[in-house]
Amino acid sequence: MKRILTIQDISCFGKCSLTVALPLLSAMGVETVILPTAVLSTHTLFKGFTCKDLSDQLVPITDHWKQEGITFDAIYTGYLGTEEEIDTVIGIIREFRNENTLVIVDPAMGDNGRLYAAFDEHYARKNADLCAVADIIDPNITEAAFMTGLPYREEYSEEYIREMLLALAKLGTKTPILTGVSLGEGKTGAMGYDSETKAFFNYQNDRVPAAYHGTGDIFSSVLAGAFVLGISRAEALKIAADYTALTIAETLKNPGNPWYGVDFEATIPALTDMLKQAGK
Ligand code: PXL
Repeated sequence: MKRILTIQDISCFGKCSLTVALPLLSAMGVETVILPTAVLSTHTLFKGFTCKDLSDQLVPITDHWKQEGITFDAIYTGYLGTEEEIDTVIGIIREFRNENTLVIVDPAMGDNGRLYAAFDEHYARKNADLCAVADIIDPNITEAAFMTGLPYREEYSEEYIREMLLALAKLGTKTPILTGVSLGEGKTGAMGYDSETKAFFNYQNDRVPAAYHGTGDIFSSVLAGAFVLGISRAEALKIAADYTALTIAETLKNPGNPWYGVDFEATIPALTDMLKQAGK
């Protein structure tokens, strides 16, 4: 069984980060080791959330794993807390990586042109250091704009997306994938760039007319799971995008549903079906 390490916070209430990554990756048949960076009462879109930083635990925990000879097929990072923590995580990646380890970084720090409450522009630029050590990164346009210094746009051409991808590749990552990219009326998806072959790639599906919190974590978790299972890049992108869209559509069916997250629990059987079709 493939084994992935995922490094992100636990938001106790509000479906995101580890409470999404762990069930999805497990459902995909990937052994999931967690390294929680902080425990929050809720995600940071709530007012008055509590936050216990766990930065000082990361090195003792991973030192123990090292002593035990524990290894990972992939390392996937999401929402982190502070600039120092980013440095610690870069150190952990260096420590555990070998030539076969896939490193996937979702520099989760903002959306819709704005950073989340806990972050400032300096933190955003620091995330570029983490992206530099990744094989694959999947920021949204907001996060990419903050890391590259290019302007954030809500209306754009494919040229703008290509320019953003080239700027992300310059950070040092092999394969940047931009999420939330709409190339056509009523469409949404993701576009990427392979800096080895210099080829752009793209997957678009029909836009479900709703925006929910935590969908970036759903997309990243499924993408990371599909990659570690050895599914091809094109198929992995399709599965992550289709599953995210399906989950948003499922959540929309329930008008009384709170705004804090999507009903991914209901669509897990569809995810495992998609994997079966991909031969997994
Ligand atoms: O979904 C990203 C995320 C993860 N963790 C925490 C957050 C957010 C987004 O707001 O606040 C704590």
